[in-house]
Amino acid sequence: MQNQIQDILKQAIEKINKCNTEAELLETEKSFLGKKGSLNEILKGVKDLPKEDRAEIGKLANQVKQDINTHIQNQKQNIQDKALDAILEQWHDVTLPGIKPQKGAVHPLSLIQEKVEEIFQKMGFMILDGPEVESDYFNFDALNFKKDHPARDMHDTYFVGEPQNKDGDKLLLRTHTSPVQVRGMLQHKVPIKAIIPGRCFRYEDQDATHEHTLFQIEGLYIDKNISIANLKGIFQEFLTKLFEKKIEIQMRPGYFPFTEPSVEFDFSCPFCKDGCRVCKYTKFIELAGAGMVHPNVLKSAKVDPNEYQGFAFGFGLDRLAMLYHNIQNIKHFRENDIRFLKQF
Ligand code: FA5
Repeated sequence: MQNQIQDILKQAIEKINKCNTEAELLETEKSFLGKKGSLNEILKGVKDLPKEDRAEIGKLANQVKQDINTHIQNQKQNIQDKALDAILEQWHDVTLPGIKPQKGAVHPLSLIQEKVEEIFQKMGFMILDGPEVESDYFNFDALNFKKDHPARDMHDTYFVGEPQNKDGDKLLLRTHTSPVQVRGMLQHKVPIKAIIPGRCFRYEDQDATHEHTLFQIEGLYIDKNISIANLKGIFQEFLTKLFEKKIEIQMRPGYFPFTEPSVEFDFSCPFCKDGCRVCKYTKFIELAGAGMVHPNVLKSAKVDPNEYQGFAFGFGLDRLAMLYHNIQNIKHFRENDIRFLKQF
């Protein structure tokens, strides 16, 4: 029986050393030391031994039990150490450089809008706002567009089917920021000196300088002694401040139902000398419409045209940003291509 007990110790040590997990170790412990384990099975025969041998076998069995337990504890420690080493191996090397988070940035159109607003605010203009879904009345009628006047066709309009507003007037996506001229005068009264930045919408073909969704900045200055010379001076001063140098602009006659006389401001094309696709081979890019506010518009705003007069202008912010940043196609502003946006 002594040999059998020694054999059990040998077998147990071999098996314990092969255990790779704590669960395997527990199974092994049960198979040798458990109630039905091999050591207990052998010890069942102790009662048949002569009395003088029983004490010695009991002592040996206890010793073997202790040895097996010691081996189990040692192997358990080994398994735990290895598991910890495996975890530690996966840890990052803190001396390696980290991954830079992507930085957000202000959109180039917002950047230039902020600059424009700052310049005009310093010249004493306040900033007004108006609705993008506008009534037919403010977008056209109040601005002296007669019903069925062909000038309405110049604005390819997106009409909003339903609902009409409470006056039964048709609703549309505003085609320009000019409706806020009348809204502004009605709300703030005259004299008034304001700019109105905002999004406008036109159902028209896209090309290098035309978008269906465009930003405009409207300017309005109404007082008692305002002339077209003030318009030219202020617009020129604004461009000089923005570009930090004197900018050549062309002022030519134009037509808008809401100004009289009307002019247009063109910017000499920065992309070519003799004409290119961007300027449509004209060497100029149209930047703004402007003029002296028509007496009928003043009347729509309940202002007496015999007492007050002034100018208005409206320029494309997208076009201005193209010229400012040397961007040859307006579509880049809406594409949200991160490679483009990262340049600013
Ligand atoms: C107007 O929208 C007038 N409301 C401007 C105005 C205001 C005139 C006050 C008189 C007094 P026009 O359609 O020309 O006019 O547009 C003005 C400017 O907006 C253009 O010179 C151009 O810079 C820009 N613009 C017009 N249509 C587009 C478009 N589809 N895409 C990008 N920019 C455009």
